[in-house]
Amino acid sequence: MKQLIKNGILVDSEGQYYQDLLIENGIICQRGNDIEPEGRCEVIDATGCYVMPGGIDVHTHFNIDVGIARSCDDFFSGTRAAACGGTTTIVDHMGFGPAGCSLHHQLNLYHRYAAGNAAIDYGFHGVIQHIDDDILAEMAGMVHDEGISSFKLYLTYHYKINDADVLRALWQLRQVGALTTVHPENDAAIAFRRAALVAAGKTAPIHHALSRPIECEAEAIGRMINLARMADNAPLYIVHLSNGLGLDYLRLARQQRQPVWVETCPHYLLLNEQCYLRDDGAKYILSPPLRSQQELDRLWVGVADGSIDTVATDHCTFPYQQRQAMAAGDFTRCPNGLPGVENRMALLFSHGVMSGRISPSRFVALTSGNPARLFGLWPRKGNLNLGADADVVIFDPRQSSVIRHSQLHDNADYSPYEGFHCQGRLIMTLCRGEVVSRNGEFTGQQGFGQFIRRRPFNDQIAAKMG
Ligand code: DUC
Ligand code: ZN
Ligand code: ZN
Repeated sequence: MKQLIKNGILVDSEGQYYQDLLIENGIICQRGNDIEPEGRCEVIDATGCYVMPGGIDVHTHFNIDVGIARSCDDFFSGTRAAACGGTTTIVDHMGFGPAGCSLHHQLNLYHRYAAGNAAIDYGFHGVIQHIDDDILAEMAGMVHDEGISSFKLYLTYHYKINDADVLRALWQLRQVGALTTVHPENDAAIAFRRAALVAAGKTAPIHHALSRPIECEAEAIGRMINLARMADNAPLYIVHLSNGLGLDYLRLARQQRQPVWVETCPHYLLLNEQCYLRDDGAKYILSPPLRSQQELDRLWVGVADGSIDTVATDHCTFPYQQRQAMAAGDFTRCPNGLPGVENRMALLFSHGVMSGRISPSRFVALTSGNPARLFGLWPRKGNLNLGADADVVIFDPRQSSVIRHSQLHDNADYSPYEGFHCQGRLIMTLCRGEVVSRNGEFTGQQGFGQFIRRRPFNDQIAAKMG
C-alpha cells in the first residue's frame, strides 16, 4: 500500500521544502516535486499545510505506581491521546519497583504493560533506584541487548541517589553507551522548607510551589553538571527544566563544551504559579512546580535561542477528583503530575511557531529531531528522509481550535489547558504509514505500537541537533 502526500510544505530540523512525499509499506520512499500516484495509492492533499516528522515525546509516565496512587492513563489511553495530538513515538520513564530490584525487573514489567496496548511506537528509559555492583554490571546488557540506552535517576523522592552513587552511575552509563537523565531537586531543601510550612499550617497548593523554589532545582542541576564533568564528562540530560537560573548553569556548561542537554515542558512555558491561587489549584500540583511569569519568559528565550533542546510533557495523570480526595487541603498528600501528551504539539505550534517565537524547523527539532538524536531513535525516526519510518503529522496553520477536555482522549477528568486557543490545527497523524488520528479523532488500533530498540547514545549524532 502506498500513500502520497501532495502539495504540502515539508519541514525538518534543517529547513522547509515544497515537495511531495511518497510512502510505501510504512517507510518514506520518495521526496520530490510533482510525484504522480501509481498503482494502489491513497493521495492526501496537504495544500497550505506543514508536513512534519511525527512528534516524539520522551517523557511520559503511563500506568505509573507512585506509591500513594497509580496514574490513570495506561499504555493504551496514553498513546491514544498522544496519537490524537500528533505524537507517534513515546519514551516512557519506568516507575520504581520493589526495593533492591534489578533493572530487568522493571523492564519486564513495562513490556507487559505496553505490549498489545500501545497505539503508537514506544520505548522505555531505565530507572536507577539503587547502585551496587550487580546494577552496574546489568547496565551493558540493558543498552546492547534490550535497546534501553537512557536511564533516569532521582535526587529526591523515595529512591534518591546520593552523590557517590550518582558518580558511579554516570561513569558506568557513559562506558556502556547510555545517556543519564536526572530529576534534579535538592531533597534536603524540600524537606526543610516543607516542614516549616506544614508546622505553620501552610498546606494550600501555593505552598507546594513555595516548598520547592527555583534554587532548589537549580542547585541540583549545577551539582549534576559538576558531577558529570568529574565522571569523565559523562553525557547528561536534565528533564523538565522549569526555571531560568538552572538554564544559565546549563548555558555555562555548554560554553565549556560539556555534553549536557535539557528538556522543558509545555506547562513550564504556558502556565504560571498563579494557577495555585485558583480554587482548583490542586489540579496543577507537580514537581518541579509552576513558576513565576519571569521564569516562563526566560524559558521561552531558551526555546528560541537553542539552549533548550527538547519539549516533552511529563504526562502523569491523576484525576482532579482523586487529587481533591487524597489531598483534602494538604499539598503534601496530593499525587504529583499533569496531563498534556495530547496537547504538546498543538500548544508549541501555536505559541511557538504561529506567534513568531520559533521557526517551523526549530519546532521539529524540539519536538522530534532532537529527541530522536539524543535517545537512539535516529535515523529511523525524527526526520522525513528516505528510509525513515513514515511517522508524519500534517498541520494546517489557517485553522484553529480551543482545548476542551471533553474532546481529549486521555483518562483524566480535566485539562490544565482548558479553554486555551490554538492557532494551527492538526489534521492527520501517521505512524509507520498508518493513519492513527484524523481531525482530532482516534483512527488507530490498540496494540499497533511497536517497541523500538533504541541505539546506544552517540555523541556524533547528538552534536548535530537543531
Ligand atoms: N514529577 C515528576 O518528577 N514525575 C512525575 C510527575 C511530577 O510531578
Ligand atoms: Zn521528574
Ligand atoms: Zn517525570
